[in-house]
Amino acid sequence: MSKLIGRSDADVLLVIDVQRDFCPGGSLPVPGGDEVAPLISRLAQAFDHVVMTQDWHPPDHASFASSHPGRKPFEEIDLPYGRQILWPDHCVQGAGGADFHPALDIPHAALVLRKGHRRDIDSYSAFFENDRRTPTGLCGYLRERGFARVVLTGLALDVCVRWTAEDAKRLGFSVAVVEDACRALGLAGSTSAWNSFREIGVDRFATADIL
Ligand code: VGL
Ligand code: ZN
Repeated sequence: MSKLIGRSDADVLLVIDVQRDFCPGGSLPVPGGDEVAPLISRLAQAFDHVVMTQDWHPPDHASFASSHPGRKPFEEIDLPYGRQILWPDHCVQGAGGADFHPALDIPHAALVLRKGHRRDIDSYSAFFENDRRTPTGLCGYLRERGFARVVLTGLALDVCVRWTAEDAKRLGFSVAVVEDACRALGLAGSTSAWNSFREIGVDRFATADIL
């Protein structure tokens, strides 16, 4: 496997949601989420092109259990666009929990894409909102920049990284996920994510394959 993938103008590193609320001490912590921040920062130095995403919800967002009286976090409900897991309030626009983890240090990232900013709809994938139809604009950006391969890192492997990887593949990009630069919310979820990746042809990398 090439050690030089990041130095290609065809490759972009996509860093998904490495934010305080998804790390231990945050409101929706992913176990070990903080561990990926220094690793991704080092990995990013090997890439000329980096895009970061930021989960970015209004305070009364439809994905928050607190927006649905009587509902509790991790219950599921039907919203007009489909089933939605209800989450604890997290990554509220402008609040400290929405900040990137302080150990994430990628000054050369060219784009920070915010998602989940519409009150009535969640967005796990960096490409489409959860109605699976409303584009975020990221596909247009990546295509116009001429990238062929998306290399994925970040949080959470079984939610936003998975949905982003599957959409990227469907949109025609070559896709790789860097296993040690991701953490999952739940273990069962991470097994089914890797099974899905194998089936659809998403490559599985380790940081050591790149650095
Ligand atoms: C995420 C749940 C809710 C994620 C975002 O970044 O994986 N998960 N919002
Ligand atoms: Zn969210």
